[in-house]
Amino acid sequence: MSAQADGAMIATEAISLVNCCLPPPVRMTCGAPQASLYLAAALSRAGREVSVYDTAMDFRPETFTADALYDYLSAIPSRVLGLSLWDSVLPRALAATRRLKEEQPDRVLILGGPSASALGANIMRLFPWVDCLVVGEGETSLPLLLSFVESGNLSLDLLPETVFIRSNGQIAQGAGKAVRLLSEQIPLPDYSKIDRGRYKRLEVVTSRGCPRRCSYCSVNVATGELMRQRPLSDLFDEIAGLIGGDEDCIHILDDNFTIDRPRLHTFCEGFRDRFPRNSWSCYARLGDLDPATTDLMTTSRCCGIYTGVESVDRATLTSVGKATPAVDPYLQINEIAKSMNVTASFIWGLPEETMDALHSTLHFIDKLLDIEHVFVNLFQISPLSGTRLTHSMRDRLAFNEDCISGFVFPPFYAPLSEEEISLIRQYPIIFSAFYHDPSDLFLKKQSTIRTFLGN
Ligand code: B12
Ligand code: SF4
Repeated sequence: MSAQADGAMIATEAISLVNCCLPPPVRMTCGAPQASLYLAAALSRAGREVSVYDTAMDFRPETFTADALYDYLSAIPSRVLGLSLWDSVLPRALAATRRLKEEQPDRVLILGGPSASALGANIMRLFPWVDCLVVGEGETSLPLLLSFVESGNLSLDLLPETVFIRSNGQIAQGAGKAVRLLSEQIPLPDYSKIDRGRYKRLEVVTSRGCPRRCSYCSVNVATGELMRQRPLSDLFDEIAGLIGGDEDCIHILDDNFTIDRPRLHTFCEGFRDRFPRNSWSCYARLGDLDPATTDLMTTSRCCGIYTGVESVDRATLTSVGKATPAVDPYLQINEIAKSMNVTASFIWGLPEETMDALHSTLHFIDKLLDIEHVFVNLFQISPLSGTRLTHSMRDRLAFNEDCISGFVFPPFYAPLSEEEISLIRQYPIIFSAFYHDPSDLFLKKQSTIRTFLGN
């Protein structure tokens, strides 16, 4: 810290935010690192110097190894690093940061993002080279944490309870109340921190939180069940800043963009008026899309939806807390695909899924693939960290490199190193996403899927 003329202290310790994301196979599909840009906006507002690094853009899938990540992190000049972590990258990031702290012990490592939020203090407890960790939204807590790190003598009451910090070999937790941002407090992401021209895919996030509780999903672990929707005026300003030409399409990343029908309708009308030549896409729940809504989305140039169907079996869906569709999903997808692309996503391997249920889903997928403009994703269930599903499977998780879900670790990535495998084996509950249910039923399903994909 240094003193200003008026006696106030200004922040001096710079921070580098690293979006620690597996690089996509095609760079064109890489969107800007949203979390880092939101955090950068909050940090700049708090007077912090902040830089953003993005492994998704700076690596190729086959070059992104723990050693390469170590080299990358060790070349970043600022002492303090804030890493955004997903389950997919957790073993790699922990292997790389262990080496980083061994070689450069004065580094300060702060972890955040979906995995850090789901695993919280367990990460601090098991991996002593991690200095600090933030659960959930970082806009409020990260500036406070940095001031804490910088001064070293502030009270824990000044840190929210969502912050963990290592101090004299002990793990201390903030003692202050954690407050989630209200809708209008969510800042505009600070795009000045990245080279915009490198990112060809334009993405925005319009809300936080999800009120639904699907047992396999970890969204509300990080952002909570209370949904907060950014004001549409802010959103349209952000979109206006992103759009460079008539061809540009805006991809809305919210899991639940269609949940609030009146807001969706207002968005459609606003988008059509303000960006009449551009298009957009979003994630959508089929149950939210009545014919009038689909029509309105089409006229406002929605060019595609991504929808999680997961299974066509009612009992399987009920077992994971997912509401079953009121309308036949085949008829609905068939109808929607007349005016836009539909990507339907399915999960196989849920514990309650029977062989009959799996066969019905595969039969359904076969039928869908005959419809024009319909695309299908089919993933093995991955027990993501901190989810209710993982908790229910905790006594029967098994690890085998041949059975890792392609959802978290597709086969085109640089293979797991021995160190990563050993970490995964040692801590099932941390690296649960790499595990599977070792039952005979699972193996039978796996063989059925291999035959299906082979066909
Ligand atoms: C966009 C997105 C992606 C993009 C990422 C693009 C990019 N360049 O970053 C792509 C398509 C690549 C992707 C891939 C995957 N994703 Co994804 N993705 C999302 C999605 C839809 C939005 C994420 C987002 O930008 N949110 C908005 C930002 C502002 O929120 P946030 O990331 O949570 O960040 C806040 C806090 O977490 C915290 N924070 C974040 N980073 C940091 C860092 C520090 C230092 C601090 C202090 C705080 C902090 O502060 C932020 C601001 O409040 C979410 C769902 C969701 N609604 O969040 C899923 C989600 C994050 N993805 C998920 C998963 C499982 C994956 C994959 C593993 C699997 C897959 N095939 O989709 C891969 C692996 C990616 C990887 N990193 O290696 C899970 C996370 C589970 C987990 N624990 O890992 C989510 C929650 C979806 C779900 N249904 O469960 N994903
Ligand atoms: S799967 Fe979608 S609807 Fe279900 S909890 Fe996750 S984000 Fe919400």
